[in-house]
Amino acid sequence: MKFYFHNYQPEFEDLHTAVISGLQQTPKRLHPKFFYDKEGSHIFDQICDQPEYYVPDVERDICETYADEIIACLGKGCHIIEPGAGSSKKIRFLLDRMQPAMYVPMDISAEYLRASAQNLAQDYPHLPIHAVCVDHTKPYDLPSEIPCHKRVFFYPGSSLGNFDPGDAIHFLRDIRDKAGQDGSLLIGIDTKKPVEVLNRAYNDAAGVTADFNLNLLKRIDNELDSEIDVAGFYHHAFYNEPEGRIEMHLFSHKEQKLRVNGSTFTFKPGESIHTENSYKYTVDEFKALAQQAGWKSAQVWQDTKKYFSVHLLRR
Ligand code: AVJ
Repeated sequence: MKFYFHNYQPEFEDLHTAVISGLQQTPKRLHPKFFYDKEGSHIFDQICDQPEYYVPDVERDICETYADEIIACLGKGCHIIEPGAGSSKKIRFLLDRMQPAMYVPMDISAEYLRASAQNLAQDYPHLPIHAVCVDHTKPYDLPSEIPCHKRVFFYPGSSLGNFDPGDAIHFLRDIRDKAGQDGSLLIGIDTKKPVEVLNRAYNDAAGVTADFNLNLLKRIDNELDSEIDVAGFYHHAFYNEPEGRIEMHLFSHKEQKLRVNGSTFTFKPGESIHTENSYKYTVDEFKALAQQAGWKSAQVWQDTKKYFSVHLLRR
């Protein structure tokens, strides 16, 4: 096995600082990257199995339908870099059909990344894998072992939707710089669609998305010195049409106080913590965004309902 693990130790960063400053704001908010502790990463995988959450299924359909075309565009011997790789499941459609020279999964959750990447290494024993534990929303350098040519960034699942459009441009520009002269980006972007479909996808009947959202409070309660009545909050997500995004919130059932490391935060009944945005883009909107980040659109693939899009960008 050619397996290497680079730990930049992002977790020790700032859960405490982020929670305090996020809850001091009006409206109160927490960054969605904190969803992904080990438990949260597992619950996210369960979200992906919910029938209402169409994103992974539709993206997989597109990738399988157009696999030959996608692979022909990427070319041989590339170095695939995947920010926020999570379970590293989505990359398998490429690994099964082409032989890249290297795979670089990056994730914020060390334990989860190590397990997923090792699992992958067993199934693809000849593939050099460099797992990088890093918070890719912060500045970082790739390990020097990764060659600077034929870099293909892979950013599936509409993860870009978590960034506000301005931050998304910065993120895309940073990837463009890291990709190098002959670099490219294969990225999955969720599209605008009927509001009922969107609202159902983020309020699944089995309540898995609710567990995912509430796990953030459990995590804070476990990891920080705090007093939080998790049952005093409930999950609700809705599409904000003018902003073109799904918003996830944790609403307070009642008037209550929440304590974290000696700071107290007061909630009115119905007041919320805004925990996530998930922006949706039409194909043209995303092309324009990518262009502002210095990328050129090479190809776009979609499903027949046009629920999702997979873009190939080049420099
Ligand atoms: C991982 C950010 C793409 O926004 O659809 C899914 C996260 N949150 N259900 C998304 C998520 C609730 C997901 N992303």
